[in-house]
Amino acid sequence: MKIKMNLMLAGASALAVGLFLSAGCASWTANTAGKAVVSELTSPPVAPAAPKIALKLVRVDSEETAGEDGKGANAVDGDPNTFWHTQWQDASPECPHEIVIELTPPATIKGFTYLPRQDDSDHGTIKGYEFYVSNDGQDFGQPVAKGEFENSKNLKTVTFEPKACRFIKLKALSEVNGEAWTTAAEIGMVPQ
Ligand SMILES: [Ca+2]
Repeated sequence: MKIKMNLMLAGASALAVGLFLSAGCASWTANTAGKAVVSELTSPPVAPAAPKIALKLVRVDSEETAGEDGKGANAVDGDPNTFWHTQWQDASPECPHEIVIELTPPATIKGFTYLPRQDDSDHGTIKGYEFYVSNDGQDFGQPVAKGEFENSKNLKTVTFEPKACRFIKLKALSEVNGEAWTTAAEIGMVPQ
């Protein structure tokens, strides 16, 4: 018994609890198990929690700010009810449209998310897309992902080989109804 107790205090608590339970020492084990739990709670964490990655708008090629609040920053404000809308009053520039977002701190990501506008309209919902990453916000190279989204208001998640980056860019190649606009309620990334 004493040898087993020493083993438990040395840190093999889970295994030792199992051994004692199976050996029929339930009451003695309960006290020792309680000590083990307290020890775990007061120990410093093995690794710090992953830092939260903030998303900040860098630029969009077009945004509507007169006819409605369709500014690009609405795509990264955390509110599904606000959205980025490319210009539609006075002019409707054609696709492609793009949005560049900065990650703070830079991170390794393995995907991105696209939440279409959540109101009654589907104007501007992206169909064809390309997604890029960059370290300087200027050179985005070749897309790390491209394809077509299904026409729905569901959250879309696209994954790819993990990439370390400071900037991401979503380029909308086309709209679900072939219209000129692009809209996005929220754009996010999937950390590795
Ligand atoms: Ca939003």
